Amino acid sequence: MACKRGALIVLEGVDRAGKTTQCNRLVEALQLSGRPAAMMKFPDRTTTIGKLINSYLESKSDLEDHTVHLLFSANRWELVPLMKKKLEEGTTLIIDRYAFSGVAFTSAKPGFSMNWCMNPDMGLPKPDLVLFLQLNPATAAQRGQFGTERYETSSFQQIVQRRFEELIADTSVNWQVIDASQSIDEVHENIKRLSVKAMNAAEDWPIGELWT
Ligand code: NYM
Repeated sequence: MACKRGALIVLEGVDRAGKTTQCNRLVEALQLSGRPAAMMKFPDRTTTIGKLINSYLESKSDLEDHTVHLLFSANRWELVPLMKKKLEEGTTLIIDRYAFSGVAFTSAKPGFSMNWCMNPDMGLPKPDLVLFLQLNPATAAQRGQFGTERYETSSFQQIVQRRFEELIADTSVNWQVIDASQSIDEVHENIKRLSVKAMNAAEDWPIGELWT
């Protein structure tokens, strides 16, 4: 590698935990400190596959459950060449949701094992750090109503939360749980500290493969 590679850092959590706000804050802080950083989010609704997913999430179309799961995964795979290029150029990527959301949301549907859900994402670039923004249901409720997209109901999100808890128990992934009920500044400081540590550790290691 000609230069030190960037780190792959993922933010996960149930809806309204503050992932997008924190991704933006982190990218801004890293850039200000002179470290190249860029944000990505999944689903990326701008691609052809992403448009199909967007239409499904907005309930403008129906898709069979296995099919939509595979589309979410394909939407990550289609961006892998770009992700690798940026990481190898030394840019740290901050990603709003990744394969963990894929597994947590689909396996919250009846009849889906976590194992089946993990399969299509096996071998994706492995995050150097996954930050889980933990928010209890009471605090989440104070943050207002859910939106109107598919999956945005309290009962579904509770199952999603349990699936995330099972994923967090997997020690092959570098999970860090963050208390998202703190102020935006406090959450940001925690995230920044853990991210800088992960970036320094990742520099000298090749990009890993998820769940292989
Ligand atoms: N979602 C997201 C999935 O069901 N599978 C996936 O692989 C990913 C990445 O899409 N409710 C769900 C979680 C969200 C929804 O995400 C859209 P966002 O961050 O609200 O745009």
